[in-house]
Amino acid sequence: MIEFQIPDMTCGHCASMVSSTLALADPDCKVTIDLAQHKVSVQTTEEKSALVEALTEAGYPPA
Ligand SMILES: [Cu+2]
Repeated sequence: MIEFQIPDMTCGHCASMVSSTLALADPDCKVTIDLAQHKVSVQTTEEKSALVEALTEAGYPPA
């Protein structure tokens, strides 16, 4: 389980962008988003660094 804090994720649209970005990086990942806390939990076999890179490229850099 990898957790990210994503300050720029502020609404439902951001949350769906974050979900689809993570799903592209790892199609088998399970994503749980706490929008109020700007927090994302990901169950994945992917490297954290790869997910950070994908999220940053999508415009949602983890803190
Ligand atoms: Cu938004």
